[in-house]
Amino acid sequence: MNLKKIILASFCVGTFFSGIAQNPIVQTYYTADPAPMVYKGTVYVYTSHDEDETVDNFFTMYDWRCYSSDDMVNWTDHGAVASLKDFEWMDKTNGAWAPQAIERNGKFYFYVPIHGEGISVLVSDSPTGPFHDPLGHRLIVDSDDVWTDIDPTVFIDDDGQAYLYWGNPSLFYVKLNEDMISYDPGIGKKGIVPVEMDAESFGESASKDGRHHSNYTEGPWIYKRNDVYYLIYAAGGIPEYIAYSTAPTAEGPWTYKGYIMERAPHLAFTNHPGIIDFKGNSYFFYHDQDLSGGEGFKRSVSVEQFDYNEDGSIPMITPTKEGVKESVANLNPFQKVEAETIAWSEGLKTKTDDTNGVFVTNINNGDFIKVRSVDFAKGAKTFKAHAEALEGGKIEIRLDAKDGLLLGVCEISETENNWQSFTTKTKKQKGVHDLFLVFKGGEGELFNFDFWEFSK
Ligand code: FUB
Repeated sequence: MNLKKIILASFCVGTFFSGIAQNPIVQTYYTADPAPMVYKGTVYVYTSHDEDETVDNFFTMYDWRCYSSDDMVNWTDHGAVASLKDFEWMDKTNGAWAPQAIERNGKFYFYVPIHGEGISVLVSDSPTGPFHDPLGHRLIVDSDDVWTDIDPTVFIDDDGQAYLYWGNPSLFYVKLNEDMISYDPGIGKKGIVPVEMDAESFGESASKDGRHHSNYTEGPWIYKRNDVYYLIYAAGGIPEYIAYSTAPTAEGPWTYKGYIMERAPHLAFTNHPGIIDFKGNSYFFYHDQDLSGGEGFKRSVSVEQFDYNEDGSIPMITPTKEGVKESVANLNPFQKVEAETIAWSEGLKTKTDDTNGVFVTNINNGDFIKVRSVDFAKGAKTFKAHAEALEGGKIEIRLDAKDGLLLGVCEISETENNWQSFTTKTKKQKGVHDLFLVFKGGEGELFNFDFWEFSK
């Protein structure tokens, strides 16, 4: 099944039969291994990226992508923010596995495992890149086993000490220096500390393969909340559950606390957690295989809102298709909104070029974008779309459903310039609504779409 048909099938199941589908949060690409980061009122989710075409029935992953949201329901695509090509010292073309980014003193440090090549770091002045390689070599390579040095998670403690944890199915950490691109060599084995793992700290091994010393498998995610240090991770071998341990310090000792996400039919054989607090709520990111119709090498990032128990423990979190129910902010349609800001879409891809940055492409008759919680205030007068006509077509501007109230129709027709703004009058409709931009036309790709805006 191609991606377009899979999205359609998934949409039918997710939306028509079980209410509003909001998971997975990206429908234009396969995304995995979510690493959310809150920076200045925005959530950035860094993901690995499963290619549409899987090679040799294995993880096929060439670059890392980034999505951002101010409201937890609409996600703006920032494209591939880093790739294996950023490492000139290395000639691997596959293996861009689970990343995590962190900000320190206005710089963004992006820790990435390259399967079989240890862990490296990239740096940028912006959360969405461009990132560059400050070292010209790996940051961590501790083991000859290609599975060991993967899945970095990074955390800066209140005293400024930064830690990088990683590992499968053993767990290690280094104390990063303040420059975030080197570490203190004076502890452990040349600076690398192996974490003691047993049933008490990480649960009894459910896997009898002799490799696992505890229930911990991979994908650690470390953070601190109310003086407690949390380590969330994939557990139980393959297929993976999500479990967690807590500790009184960032260096342990860890105490096993049990599972927080069980198996579900639409989860992949891997899972990978990320947790944040944002605008007063707590969110749990993970990945599943719903969008690909069950292909474990074509995963998609999803998110659930949850509440900690009063004692600080994490409840069991159920993976749902509905995802985040309430937005934490409304979207202002009276300013430029990137077309790639999407709550749900069908049939679309995004592309990046030097002129437009990221834009929406692969638009065919019947495809659509849904944008949630759009605040029309006292109503809009016009709608403007910045687009490039291909076969040409129309954008139907509708409210609250794909066939909801029609506010207007914006014609996108061929012009002398490739990219142009097209405007149409709209019916005035007050208040907060979900906006549906429904694409109509004949055969073939209708147009490319960069941004839109209403006027009052
Ligand atoms: O995405 C490749 C690998 O699969 C990650 O590094 C693991 O955490 C698992 O999700």
